[in-house]
Amino acid sequence: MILREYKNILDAEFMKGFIRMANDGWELGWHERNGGNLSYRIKPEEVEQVRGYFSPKEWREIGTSVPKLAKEFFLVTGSGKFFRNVSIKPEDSLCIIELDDKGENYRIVWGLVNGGKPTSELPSHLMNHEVKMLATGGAHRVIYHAHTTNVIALTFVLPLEDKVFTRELWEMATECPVVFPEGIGVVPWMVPGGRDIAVATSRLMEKYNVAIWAHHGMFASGEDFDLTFGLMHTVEKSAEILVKMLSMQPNKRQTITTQDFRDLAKDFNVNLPEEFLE
Ligand code: 2HA
Ligand code: ZN
Repeated sequence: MILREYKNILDAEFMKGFIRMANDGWELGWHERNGGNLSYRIKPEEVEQVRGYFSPKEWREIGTSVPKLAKEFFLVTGSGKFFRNVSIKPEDSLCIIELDDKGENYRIVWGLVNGGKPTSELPSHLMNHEVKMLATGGAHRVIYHAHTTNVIALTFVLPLEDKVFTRELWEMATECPVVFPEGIGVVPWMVPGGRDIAVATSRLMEKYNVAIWAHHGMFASGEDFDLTFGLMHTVEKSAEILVKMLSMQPNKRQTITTQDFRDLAKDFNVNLPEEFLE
C-alpha cells in the first residue's frame, strides 16, 4: 500500500495565521458587512509548500504599478467578502494572487472558488507592501485595513494632522510611544478603492506603520500577523480611551508630559521624533 500525505492547503501555517487574524478583527467589531481587507506577502518557501494546489486564472490589471513586487505571491481577502465568513469558508473568502514580471497585472492562483476578485483596496495594499518591503529590507509582510470605530470617531473632532493624532494617542496609554514610536499618519477623506488614495497612503507609509483614513478606518503594516494585529489593536484601544476621556470632560486634568516621553524614550531605548515632542 502506498501511503500518501493529503495535506490540506488550509493547514499551512500562514493560512492559519491569516484566518485567525481575520476572525479576531471580526470579533472586535472592526469588519461590519464586507468592511476591511487583509493581505500577506507569502514567503518563497511557503509558496513552494502550497504550489501543488494552484490553478492559475487569467491575468488582470492591478490598477497601479508595483515593479518591486514583480512575481511575488499574496494571500488576500476577496472583494465584497465578509470577514465574518473567513474562518468558516476561507476558500470562498480568500485568494492567493501572483504578480507578473512587471508588477502591473495579477492572476488568481487559488481560492475565491465561487468567483470574485481580490479586495477593492488592492492598489493600496500593494503600494503599501512595496513601500514597506523596501523600507524594512523585506521584513514587513502584512498589510491590514480595518474600520476601527474609535479612531474613525476621532477623525470628526481632532484636526486631521499627523502630529495631533500621534501626540493624543501616545498620551492615552504609556505603551503607545513604545509600540508606534515613529507616529501615525493621517489621510484626509478621499474616495476609497483607487490609485489616488493608494499613493497618498503609501507616501505616509514611508515614514509610519499606521495610516488613518479620515471617516473610514486605518491601515497598518507589520512583519507578521501578531505584530500587525497588535499594532492595530493598540492604536484603536488608545483611541477608545481618548473617546472616553473626551466624553467625560473636554480637558485633561493631567497627562503624560513631554518630559515623561523623553524619560520613557531613554529607558525603553526608542527614538521619538522631535516633531512630536514640541
Ligand atoms: O469594503 O473596507 O475600503 C472594503 C473596504 C473598502
Ligand atoms: Zn474600508
